[in-house]
Amino acid sequence: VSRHGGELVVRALEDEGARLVFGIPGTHNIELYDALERSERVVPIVVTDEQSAGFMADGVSRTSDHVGVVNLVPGAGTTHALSGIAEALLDNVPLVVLACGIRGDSGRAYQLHDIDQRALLAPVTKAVLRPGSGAELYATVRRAFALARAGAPGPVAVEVPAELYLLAQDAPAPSWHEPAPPRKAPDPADLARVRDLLAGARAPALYLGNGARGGADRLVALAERLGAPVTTTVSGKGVFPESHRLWAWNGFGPQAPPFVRTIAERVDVLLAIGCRFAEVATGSYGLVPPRDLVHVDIDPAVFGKNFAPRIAVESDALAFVEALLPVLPPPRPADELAAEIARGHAAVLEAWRGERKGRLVSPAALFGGVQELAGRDTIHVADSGTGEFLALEHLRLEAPGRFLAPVDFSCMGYSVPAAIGAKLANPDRDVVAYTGDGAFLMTGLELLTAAHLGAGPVVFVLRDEEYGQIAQFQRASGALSASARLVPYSCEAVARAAGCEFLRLATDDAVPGAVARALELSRGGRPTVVEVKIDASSKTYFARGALVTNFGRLPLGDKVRKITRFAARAITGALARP
Ligand SMILES: Cc1ncc(C[n+]2csc(CCOP(=O)(O)OP(=O)(O)O)c2C)c(N)n1
Ligand SMILES: [Mg+2]
Repeated sequence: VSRHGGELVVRALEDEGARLVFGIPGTHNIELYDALERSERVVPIVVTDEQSAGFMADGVSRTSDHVGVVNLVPGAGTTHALSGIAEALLDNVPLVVLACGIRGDSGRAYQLHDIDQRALLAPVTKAVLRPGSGAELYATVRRAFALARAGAPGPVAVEVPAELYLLAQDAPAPSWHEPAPPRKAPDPADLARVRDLLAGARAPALYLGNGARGGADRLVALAERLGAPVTTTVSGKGVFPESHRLWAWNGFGPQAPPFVRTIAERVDVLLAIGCRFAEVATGSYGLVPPRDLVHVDIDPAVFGKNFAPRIAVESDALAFVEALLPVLPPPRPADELAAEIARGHAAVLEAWRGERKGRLVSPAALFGGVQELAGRDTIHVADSGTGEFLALEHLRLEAPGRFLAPVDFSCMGYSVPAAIGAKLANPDRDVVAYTGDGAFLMTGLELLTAAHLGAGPVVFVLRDEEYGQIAQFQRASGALSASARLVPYSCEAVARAAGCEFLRLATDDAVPGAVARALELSRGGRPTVVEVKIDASSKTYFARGALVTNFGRLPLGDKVRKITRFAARAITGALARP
């Protein structure tokens, strides 16, 4: 039967429950857009730049049950979108990338947009699929969704040769039958070893990654049963409710406050679930697990990469927890530990209160104000920069999918488009982005799309007029830092040009008023940019820890060289000052 490729693809998207497709049309996929515009269930969102398309689709996937879809013209669309695809790969976010291909049937060379895009996509995706004919098109797109969700999630690309869109295809009625693979449960022998190790532990602890998301009730039961303190990775923020008495911090080791380090030093068995000890989460590998490490993950490739586990268990995270709970010994008392954690959190709050200077906006006032005024289900979106770690440390979140950040690829420019994607997928929830004033220059213009669609996140632009995170590290090592100065620009002019509301926030006292007004405008569908004169003078626990860890690892000669340079520049700097 003769069918059009555009219809077959749209039918596959509809059957997968996909709702939002991000991209820019080109000559090659006109027929696909024709079919998309006729769909009643799938909405094509035309973006200003395909870089945003990748991040927007990521925002959809991280905050809903739908897999975000990116729709690209050959070559040029793909190169622009690579940043978002790579971020999704390293952060385990399912995405489907419809990368249109050039014509494969014309026999012509030097076609428009012709580069080897499959070679570009291969290292940033779980797989690159390519249907050989119209008859394979529908099933190939369905398979891409299944692969994107399977195991450790990630992006999957489908290259659709342009002729499949352009020319009528001989294709059977769309059908696809591949049962979802069963949830992988732990091997009983592994489970017994883990139980024995935990039964003999003096001070067990939990370390949870994003792979453990979606099972808060069982994770809470596990923590209570073990009487164990709970820490998470950066991506795992929210997988364990952060108001729970046993939740300690997002990480431990040098990157954590003193009370967390004290608790972690006692830990003899660490149960790490759905994580992989990557550089960011471990503060440059300063977080070192004890020798008795139990590492549970769906992807056996992560075991032993950075820290050798005593026991590695290949299993779905929650299937493991469900199997372990019934075989554990009776609960251990944890009142003392809970009290220690409560005192620790109180001390952290006290330290932050001491950082308020009465001028500029302190992070504690900004994040505290947002948490007080925004809805419980608020989605917080951070960008690569100081804001990511400020948000990580200051926010207390109760569920996963509420802290979106570019973690392991750490790509600047993530937050504005990801927030727009999250808002489109969750129009009834507050969505708030914390964007550095450098990152804002990369993708802030995408707010034009948000204004046009009436999907208005609040975007706090953290204004320090520099690439602050880099400047912080430069200054700490006495390196020259002119390269971290930002070109001067008017945040207001950019916001207004993008069709946004604009507010200024310069003191702690003004936080409640400005946050309330921004949320009100946003709830009315208006994207709202708030320029925040942020006081970035105090380092996060994370930054301090990473600095100490990285410095500690330098060879002696380099340590001496850095200290000498730091001292020399501090003295000449002091002399140069009037
Ligand atoms: C695409 C990209 N380019 C460069 C970097 C390196 N980098 C990481 S944080 C940072 C500074 C971010 O500056 P800004 O957005 O102003 O946030 P701030 O740290 O000042 O709050 C830079 C340049 C990056 N992570 N991603
Ligand atoms: Mg900045």
